[in-house]
Amino acid sequence: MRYYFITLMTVFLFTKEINGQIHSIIPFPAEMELKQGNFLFSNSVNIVFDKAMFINSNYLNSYLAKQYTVRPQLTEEPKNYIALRLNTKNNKTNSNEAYHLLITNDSIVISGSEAGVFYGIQTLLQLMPSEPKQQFEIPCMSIYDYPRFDWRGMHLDCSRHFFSVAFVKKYIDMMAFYKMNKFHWHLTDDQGWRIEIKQYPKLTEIGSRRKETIVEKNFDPYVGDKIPYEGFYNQQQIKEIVSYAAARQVTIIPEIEMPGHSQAAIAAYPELACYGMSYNVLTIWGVSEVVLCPTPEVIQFYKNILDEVMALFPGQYIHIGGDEVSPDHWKKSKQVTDLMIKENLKTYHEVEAYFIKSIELHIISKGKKMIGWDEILDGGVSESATIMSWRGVEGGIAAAQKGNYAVMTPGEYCYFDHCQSKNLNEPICIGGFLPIEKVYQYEPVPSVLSAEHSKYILGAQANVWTEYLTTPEQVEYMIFPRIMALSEVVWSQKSSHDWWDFVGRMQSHFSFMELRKQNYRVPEPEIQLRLQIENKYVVGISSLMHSAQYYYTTDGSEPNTTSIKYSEPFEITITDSQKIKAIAITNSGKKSIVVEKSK
Ligand code: TNX
Repeated sequence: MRYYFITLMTVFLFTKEINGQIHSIIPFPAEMELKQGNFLFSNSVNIVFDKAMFINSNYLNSYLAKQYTVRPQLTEEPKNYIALRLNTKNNKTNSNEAYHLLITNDSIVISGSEAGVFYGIQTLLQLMPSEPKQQFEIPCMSIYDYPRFDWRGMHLDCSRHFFSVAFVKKYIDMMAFYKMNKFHWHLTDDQGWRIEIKQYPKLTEIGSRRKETIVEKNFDPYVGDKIPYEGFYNQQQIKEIVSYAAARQVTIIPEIEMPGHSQAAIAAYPELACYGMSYNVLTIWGVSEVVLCPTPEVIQFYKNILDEVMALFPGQYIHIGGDEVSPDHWKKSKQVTDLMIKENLKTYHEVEAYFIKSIELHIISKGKKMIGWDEILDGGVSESATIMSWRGVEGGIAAAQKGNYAVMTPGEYCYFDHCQSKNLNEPICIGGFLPIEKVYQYEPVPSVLSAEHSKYILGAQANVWTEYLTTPEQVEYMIFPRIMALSEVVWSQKSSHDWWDFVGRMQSHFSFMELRKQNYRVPEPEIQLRLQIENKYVVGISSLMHSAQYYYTTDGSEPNTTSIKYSEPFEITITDSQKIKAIAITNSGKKSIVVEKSK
């Protein structure tokens, strides 16, 4: 309880102010210096740009028009201007993503590589007001900024539930605003194949459709919703998304799952399994025993699939899944037994490794790199494979110590499908407990690694599995505000991490989310009780969102806007059975979950 009163104070003390305004850049920049004066944004602003900055200039121009109805001129005549300049010489770090942002009374100059300038633009956008205005000032300053990690990832599972092209683009925009640069697109799984493959049309004709979906967590007895579910991206749409992402400095890492989590493909082509039975696209979640058979024909089939995938995605990395492979079918298969004898494979992990290594050789032959979930370490992996550590950090540690690159996505800190509170009112989530504070605490480089081995940690990523997320609003609820904490973990220097300073900066981002029409989780209020004498308590209510209003009840009823509005700590006598319930409501009317406290 004492904690509450201290923390409020700390927020106040640590909130940074610039010329009377709160600076709210997330992730926190590497170096910044505030200067006297302001730059005035209005319709008389010009955007001056190098040829190499054509895409960035258009991006900035349309953002200003859309969000602020400020319509700068694209011109070569510098007066009251924003200049985007290609300049990679003045770079104090090795990062290709560094930028300088210099704001003076009559100009804003952003310089760096194309990526750097893009990030400079994101910083500039965060210095703008979070409500639409046609004219506004931003304070003069100089920023030199660069990321701590190269891999700043967000994943989205579009197999369990399908998300439209428009939402995928919005997801990429949301990432870019926080300088996240790797979009791990989970495109296939047991419950749906979502990418058009021209050589194998049944993958989408059959594999993208399931009969129905399990209702919430009704596994036993099973209850289905009786609503057919389908969706996939055709290759044209994929190209459109790839180029949309590229203009936002986001590289897409497509994931084609193998040899497990492949039942949708097997439903379309049953010969991919060890027995040619007929299978359905799964309607429940979990680990299926139906997996790909590691025969030369199946491996060739997947190489053919990957050829189309690699042609669509210009990024270096191809994700081949590799997680949660059940050996049940392999144990019963003569083909697998024969393969084990022929190739001298002693365990089923080695059978998986045989499959994965054959696929990796093919990926490498096309000039690309393979990345897979940490299970691919179990049966032995090549030196060139990159490991995504999700079953804790051990996979990442083992990989780095062997000299394999690793991306850290441990469930405990990085699973954004996990619940944001332990409260029973929390909307459906898969389980686990990952509040934003915990994301902020995450340190991607495990302390056991030497400096030499630490170099193999490429960065970190949040995973958004969508078993229980059926709509864009639900996905947004899971990523906001947690993505902000992660962006600071992967971009900002470790020395600048400061939770209360972050909370202070986060405040205007709630308004940015309103401006950008994004859903978010309204942080729930915390009810603090301080015992005075006997049954007398002082009650304080606070939350991580300072502009929210709190309403409470003391009679057990559900609080809403007609309940008592909280303004300051108050005294109350509380009986043993009495509950205080509170809710936070934003100025836009968005509600938090209801919390309760008894003595
Ligand atoms: C494990 S993380 C999985 C996914 C599930 C997720 C749910 C990983 C590599 N595999 O298939 O969706 O747990 O949190």
